[in-house]
Amino acid sequence: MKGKYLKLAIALGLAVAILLLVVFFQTEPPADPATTPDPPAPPVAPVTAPDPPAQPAEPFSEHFTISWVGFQMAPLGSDPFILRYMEEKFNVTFDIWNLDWAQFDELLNIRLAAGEVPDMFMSRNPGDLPRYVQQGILAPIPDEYIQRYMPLTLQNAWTEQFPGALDLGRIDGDVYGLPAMNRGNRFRQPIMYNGNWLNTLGMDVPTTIDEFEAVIYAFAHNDPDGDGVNNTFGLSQDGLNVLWGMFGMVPHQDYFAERDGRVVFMPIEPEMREALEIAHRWFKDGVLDPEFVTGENHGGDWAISHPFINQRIGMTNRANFGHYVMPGTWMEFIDGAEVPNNAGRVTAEMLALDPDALVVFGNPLYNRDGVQGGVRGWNLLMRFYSIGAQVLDTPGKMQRILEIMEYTSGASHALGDPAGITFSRGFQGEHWDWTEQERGQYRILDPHTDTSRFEWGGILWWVSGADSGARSRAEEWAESVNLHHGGIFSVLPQGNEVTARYNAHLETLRQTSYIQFITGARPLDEFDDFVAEYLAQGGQAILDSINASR
Ligand SMILES: [Ca+2]
Repeated sequence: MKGKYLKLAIALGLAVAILLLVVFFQTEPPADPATTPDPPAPPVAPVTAPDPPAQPAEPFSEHFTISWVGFQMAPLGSDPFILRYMEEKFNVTFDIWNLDWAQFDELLNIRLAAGEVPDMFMSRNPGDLPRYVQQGILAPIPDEYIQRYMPLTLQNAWTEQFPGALDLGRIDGDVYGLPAMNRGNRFRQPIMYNGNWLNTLGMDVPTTIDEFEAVIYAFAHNDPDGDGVNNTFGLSQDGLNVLWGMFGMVPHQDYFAERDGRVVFMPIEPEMREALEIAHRWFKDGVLDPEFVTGENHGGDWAISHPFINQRIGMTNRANFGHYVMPGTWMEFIDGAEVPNNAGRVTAEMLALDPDALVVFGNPLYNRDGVQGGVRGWNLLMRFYSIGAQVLDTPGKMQRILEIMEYTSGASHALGDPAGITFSRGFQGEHWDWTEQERGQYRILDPHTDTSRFEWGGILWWVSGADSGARSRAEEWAESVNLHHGGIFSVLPQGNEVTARYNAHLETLRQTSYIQFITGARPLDEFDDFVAEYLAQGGQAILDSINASR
């Protein structure tokens, strides 16, 4: 692959037709001799092109019927005009399965078991991919095809935005799943402090472990709410993530790190003993809320930390920044006017309790050795999109599917339609229109919900992880406070059959043991015994299966 040419094209804005054509013709031909003459890539136009796309230089001459199972939360309606538009554009007929989203996995598996395999299908749970490969129902997707038919997605999403992402769907050397990567999840869990408490105490948002300790001890002992009563704590269960993260750890059963070429469990790494000793001290000193054992969410909206919004604790690390942002943090641009953003869902609840409440954001802490830690990042890999093995029987069909996937991946905003929104939302000016085009912001003109989008046939949309370059003002703000830095991710974003067997038990064992170590019910001298138990009760079986398959 002529990667440098692709890079150049990307650098020039994904929009320069001549360069892309150069790339196209310099790409190595697919190795498959059964391949029919290849249709050219869809036409390329600048993102801002006001005119409708030009016709392809050569139309897609051969017609295919493609069965398609994708992200679809409602069945097609009586007039799926967006789907018809895409059928005409790519000279295909879609056979849409309309699987009930609430029973998606069950319904798909029933039909797979009966030997019915869709030509293009989505694994909602990426962990299912190895099983499908084992069952022989997936076609390997040649790297040459991906390079040739999905060059923008490959370069933008799986090389620049998420390097190596394509390898997530690779089994025994072949790609069986095109990865759907969540760009929203590149923002790690946010770290929040009670801004009024910091102001009252005359302290800044902490950046190092020593500053952090000074702050949480003051939150617990110096009456930050000024009511003369000793009724506050520094942090609770979620806030401990910042401590674990300072050691580079997310101690959950599905977080793995790589050490000396081998995969290891984060919850039983030696750093965790050191971290647990600190947590135990915070507990003993009345800084860690003794209610940490039951967690910070007491029901209702999962994003809420109840002790934080009730101002019992002074910091937390939970949910997404959008849940905890203060009103007026950035300006939105709606219907031609700038308006302040609304309070986040959780901040709104907190402001209802205390109209003067103030939430401020911090960053992962620097350890005493000067290394900055992180906090848990959300899973970047969401789903896989695969191609049924039977597609190999029809020359040219896999190529067409990949071209459609390229067009709808989000990397193809330069490929003709107004920012590619047509394939999911309908026609500009009729169904939607820009509010801030350079930020990719638009509004819906019709009475239009996500459900009607699916009814109209806007179901080919998927999220490859591509970056169109447009930034919402919310994203711009999040990047300005470094929420896209410091996420800790597992080296294995998907489990296997063995992890599925032991996960629940190991997580219970881990939680119980950590609580005992933190409260002092069990001395930390026994940390090595805990590690041995963890390995004996499934941990070793998991590590052996994972390391054997790498
Ligand atoms: Ca108090």
